[in-house]
Formats: sequence, structure tokens, C-alpha cells
Amino acid sequence: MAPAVASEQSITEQNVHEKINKQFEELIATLPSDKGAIVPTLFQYQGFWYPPISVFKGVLLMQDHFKAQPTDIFLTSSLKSGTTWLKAIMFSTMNRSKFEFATHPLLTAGPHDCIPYLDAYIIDHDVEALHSPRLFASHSAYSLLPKSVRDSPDCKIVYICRNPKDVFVSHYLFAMKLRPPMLPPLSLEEAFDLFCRGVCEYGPYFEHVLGYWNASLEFPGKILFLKYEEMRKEPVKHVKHLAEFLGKPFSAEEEKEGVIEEIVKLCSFEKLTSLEVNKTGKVAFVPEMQIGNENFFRKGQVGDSTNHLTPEMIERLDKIAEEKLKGTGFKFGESKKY
Ligand code: PAP
Repeated sequence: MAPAVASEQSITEQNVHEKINKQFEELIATLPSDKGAIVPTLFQYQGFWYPPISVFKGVLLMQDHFKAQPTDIFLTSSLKSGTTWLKAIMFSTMNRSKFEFATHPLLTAGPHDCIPYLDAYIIDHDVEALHSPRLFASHSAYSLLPKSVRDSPDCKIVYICRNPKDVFVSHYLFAMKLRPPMLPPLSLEEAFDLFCRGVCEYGPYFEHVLGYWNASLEFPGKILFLKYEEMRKEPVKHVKHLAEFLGKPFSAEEEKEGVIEEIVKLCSFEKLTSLEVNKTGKVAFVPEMQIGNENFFRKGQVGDSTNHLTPEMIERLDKIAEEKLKGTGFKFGESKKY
């Protein structure tokens, strides 16, 4: 009986992949396209921009086949908003009873190895086989998450956003390291214009943020909305709140023993960048792209964009933000340099 079930599953899997490949090829020919920073072309799918690599197929797979479990936890974000940091914090908070700080997995594994991106992981892993609570990350917009995740009253979503100027600069500098040399140069000015028009991986940025913001207002017990700048200012307060939201509050004894401070220290920019794994290790979210872990750590500061953008650029982006956020009740975290 068991082998028959197993072979049935693999036939189904093969069919699923064939169907997705066909769907992907048919779809991509019909989608609007524009310039990418890391890849030559981005495609706009259901309102958001994707690179035509397998993560895009993963989104289709995820939308069609992922079944949320009530204990699932999602870390969601657009680009360069603090995902790597929050992956480390969420992993160490959720698993704090399993590991000692002196021998913690984060000392030898990058944050991206600890929580997978569902849209990439689902391509060649059996997500059903993971133990609960399953921890996943995704850069996908709220409206593109699997329906079962959005409809589940129990699974949790933690979203982190960051002020758009720092996001743009962080992404541009990251992209320039990864942009293949055979592609023509992409100037800061041109990339900025694309960003302002909403064209960037997983963007438009403001729509991404507002999608999660509105959902967090509608489902406050399900979606926790965090701001990078506020977490930088008061990490202990936010890690404590995060643990409560995830249903794993710190006990009085843990607080007395300084467990929250230990987590904050372990996940700090200074600590993570001092580790060999984050200096020389690599991560492959999708088979066709290996990225050095060091690329996910640059300065980790608030307001560094003022060192890269002209006053005119800042004014343009501030104005777009003002227009996009009007009437939403949402404000980005304070982006002044400190
Ligand atoms: P991703 O979208 O590629 O996953 P993400 O981790 O969201 O990137 O964002 C990277 C930014 O977070 C970088 O910002 P910067 O370019 O302005 O410096 C990176 O330095 C910052 N970052 C990474 N780890 C930490 C950390 N532990 N604490 C604070 N900031 C961090």
C-alpha cells in the first residue's frame, strides 16, 4: 500500500510541474514587461513585478497547491526591508527552548538557511513533510499569497516594512553587485525612475506595503505589521511583542534571565556580520542563482539613503509617498539618520 501511494504522489508531482511549466510559458507571453535591475526583464503578474526565474513558477505552484495549516507562520516583506534580520529573530524566538545561545544554529547557518522562502522552496520540496509550526518567508504581495493562507483564521503573518528611500538604495546597491556583467549598466538615476514608477522586484513598493497594512487593520490578530526603523530603535520591546503575537510569550523567568536581550544580541547586525558563515557562506533560493550571504548585510542603518540620493530624488519619492499614503492612516518609520 505504501509504495503505491508514494508512486501516485510522484506522478501527481510530475503532472503538477508539467502543468506549471506550461502555464508559466503561456502566461509570460501575455504579461507586461519592463527593465529589471538584477535580471534584464521583469514581468507584471497580478499587479506585481517578478523576475522570470523559477521563483515565479513557485508563486504559481504556491497559489494553486499550498494548503495552509493553522500553525503556519509567515514572514512577509518587500525587498530590503529587514527580512534577513527578522528571519534570524523569528527563528531564534520560536526555537528558543531547543537551542543554547553558545551553540546556536545561527552561529553556523545564515538566517536565510533557517527560514525558507515558500515561493522558492515549494518548487523542489515537500512542504507537507515539514514539522509544525512551519515557518516560511515570502516577498509576495498580500493579494498573491495562497488563498488558504489569507482565509485561514489561525495562521499568522508578520510583515516588515522600511522607508522607501532606504529600501531603494539598499536594493540598488545589492542589485549592482548581482547584476550580470554582460547586461548594460543601469544607472542609479534610471533605477530610481523605475522604482518611482513601481517597477522593481515584487513591487510596486507602496502597493506592497499598503496591501499588508490594510490587511493588518482588517485582521489584527492574524497580521503583525512591523517597521524596520522602530525595531532598530527598540529591538527588545519589539521582540517581546513579536513573541506574544506568535503565541510564545517570554515567561517572567526568561525576561529575568535576559533571554530577549540574548536574542537581540545574537541577531544583531554586528554579531551576524562577524560570523564566518555570513562572510563566506552562500545561499541558493533557486537552483539558477547562488548568492553570497555577505550581500544581505551592508550597513544596516536608518537614513543611509541621504548619502546616495540627491535632494531632488528625495523630494520626488517623498511626494509619491505622500500621495500614495493619503487617507490610509499609514506612516513609514522615522527615516532620519541616527
Ligand atoms: P532581502 O530583501 O534581500 O532579503 P533584507 O534582509 O530584507 O534583504 O534587507 C537587507 C537590509 O537589511 C540591508 O540594509 P542596507 O543595505 O541598508 O544596509 C542589510 O544591511 C540590513 N540588515 C541585514 N541584517 C541586519 C541586522 N541584523 N540588523 C539590521 N539590519 C540588517
